[in-house]
Amino acid sequence: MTIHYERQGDIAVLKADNPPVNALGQAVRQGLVDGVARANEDGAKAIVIYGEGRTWFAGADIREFGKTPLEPYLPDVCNIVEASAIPVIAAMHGTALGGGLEVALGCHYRVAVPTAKMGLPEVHLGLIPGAGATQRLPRLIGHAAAIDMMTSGRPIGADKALTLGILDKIETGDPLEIGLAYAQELIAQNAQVRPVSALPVPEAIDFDAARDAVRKKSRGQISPVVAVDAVEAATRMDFSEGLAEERRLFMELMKTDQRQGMIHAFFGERQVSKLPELQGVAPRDVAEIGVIGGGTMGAGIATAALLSGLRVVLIEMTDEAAEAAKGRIAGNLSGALKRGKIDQAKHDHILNDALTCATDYVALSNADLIIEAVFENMDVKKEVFGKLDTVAKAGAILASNTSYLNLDEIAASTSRPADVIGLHFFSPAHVMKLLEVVVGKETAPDVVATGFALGKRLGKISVRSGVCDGFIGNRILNTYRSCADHLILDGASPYQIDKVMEGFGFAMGPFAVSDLAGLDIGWANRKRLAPTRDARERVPTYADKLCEDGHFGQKTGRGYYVYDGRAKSPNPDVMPLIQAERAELGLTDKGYSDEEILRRYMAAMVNEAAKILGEGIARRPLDVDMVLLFGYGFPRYNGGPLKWADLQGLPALLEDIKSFAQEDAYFWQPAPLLEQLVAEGRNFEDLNKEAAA
Ligand code: T1G
Repeated sequence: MTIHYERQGDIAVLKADNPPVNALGQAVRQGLVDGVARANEDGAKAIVIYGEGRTWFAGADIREFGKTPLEPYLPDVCNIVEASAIPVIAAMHGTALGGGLEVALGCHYRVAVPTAKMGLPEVHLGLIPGAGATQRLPRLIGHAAAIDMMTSGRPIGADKALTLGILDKIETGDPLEIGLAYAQELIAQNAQVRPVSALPVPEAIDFDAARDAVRKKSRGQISPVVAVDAVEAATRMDFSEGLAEERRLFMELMKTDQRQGMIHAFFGERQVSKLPELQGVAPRDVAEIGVIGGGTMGAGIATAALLSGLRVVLIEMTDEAAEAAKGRIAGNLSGALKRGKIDQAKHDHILNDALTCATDYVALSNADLIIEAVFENMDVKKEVFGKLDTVAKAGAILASNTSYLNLDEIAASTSRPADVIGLHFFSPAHVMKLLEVVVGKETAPDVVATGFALGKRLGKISVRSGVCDGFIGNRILNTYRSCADHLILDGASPYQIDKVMEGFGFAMGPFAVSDLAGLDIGWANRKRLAPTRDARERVPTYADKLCEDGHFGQKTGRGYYVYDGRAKSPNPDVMPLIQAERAELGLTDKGYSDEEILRRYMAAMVNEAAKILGEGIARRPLDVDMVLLFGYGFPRYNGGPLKWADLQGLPALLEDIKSFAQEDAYFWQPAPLLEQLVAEGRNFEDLNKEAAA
């Protein structure tokens, strides 16, 4: 039973009890319909609806999407609640989201506890509200505020909801209590039903302007723009026609690839840190961590740990460097203070008590986990781990923030390889959500469990990776960056490629990203790999020439682009360098279209991802997808490269790769796993399902 019915005097109480978040699955919907009918039949004077557990209804049951819809449909449930002959009161706590807020809008009166949040996050699932919010909410709070809630998907607090007119009251207490009190009050006032749908539709706004503004921000995502269309319908149709129009638009979106991509991302980010092999494995206690190196990465890692309440001991080579590191952390913290993430007291406590900056490794003797974030060089890493091995206490975990290097080799430079793990943060480490947890061949299970527990504590999306050059993310990055370089040698320009990938939904194309990260990083990596590079690999030299001229991108004001304040424009030196190299190599322009560029770029990404899966570096396709979503700006509405590949169809992708291999058999070796899946008529989603079984 998910909806419990009981009478409290004149009041009928409907208690939702569908843990963990009272999702509005079929049984809950049916329970609401039956409960409202029963209350009206047995002479109640009012109905109070509330949620048991941590929250009011947090929306429709997302697991039902894509399946045959079952009656009663949620729009009908909201209409039935609204049509009750006796007042219905929503008593809310936790997160009233999506269909949950729509049920509340179907009620006649709304009260909530001060900490309640409410929102319409459907756009984050590639959808729009589909149970009346696009028609009811504008009537209650106006078109502009309604559009903002639907297109941002951001929840609002109870105070703002009261100000806007969504809530009638805010009361402290448990939801049943405040609901009953409000119902008593309304009965005493002989308050009548008050259907929101009967409210007049406010004056129309400039919907074209609203649509353009939303389209600009959405970078190719469809649903936010459709949300504006649905709200506009309220000004052209009566309520029931508007509801039908909302449903039509909602069902259109339900069929889109974007909806599939975004729901894959929703469940993926919750699934990715759950490893079957860690069930029952207790993490080690961590109260104090050490950080070696106070540069941008080290300071970011220290900030993330401090913000999560951990004590931090940061080690630098000199007192000046330690002071500079403390300055960087203070800078990060003042940003958190400005954004209201912490208050002044916490800020001061962190800087004065929780953080220690030192130069002597002995200061690390009490640390439970130590993260090395020094220069990306194997000899330097081994020297640091050798020293750590002598000072760290027994049972301390030794972690490396290396972004490419062989963790097993680093671990072998200590007497305790089982306590060594890779914790690969992304810059800025106190902001970026992704954490690659790199598991070496000797790493102990409870050390892995501790890595994931730390990731959860820091609010990260933690993804397990095995050991290979660049782990999951950077190895795939290297491959699609190489593909981009090949496209340039064969005629494309960095600016065309950036435009194509920004059209695909990336905030920045690969060359703009390189300028942001610093061209010297790619340069150092090319130099590192040069001694072992296969002669058949095509590696252009124009990028090295840019670096030799001191152009490292944004940090030097010049890279692929020239930066003038916030403005950027193509660097006029780049194309002559590229044309000179093409002429030197006798290459002809293949005149790639935008579509061809996208096909090749994505084929390279998917093929390398399939190799990583085939080698077991990544355990599940969703692991790869979450790495690209949370660490490499892959557009969420495309779900990740492997979800995107499934939606495109693997046979066509494999055909593409085989045809590209005619030109360059070395770069385009089809991944055996991809060939196997196509041969067996399976896809990456099948592998995710098998891993979850
Ligand atoms: N449906 C099904 N399962 C859900 C769910 C939902 N709506 N929300 C959460 N879960 C599962 C989740 O997968 C996880 O499962 C567990 O609950 C705890 O979640 C018609 C179309 C509510 C803020 O988009 O934002 O209504 O991993 O780990 O961090 O217009 O969950 O334990 O197996 O996230 O405390 C709109 C989605 C739906 C809200 C809680 N609603 N949920 O966060 O816990 S569309 C949403 C959230 C809709 C109508 C439309 C968050 C949360 P497991 P959690 P949390």
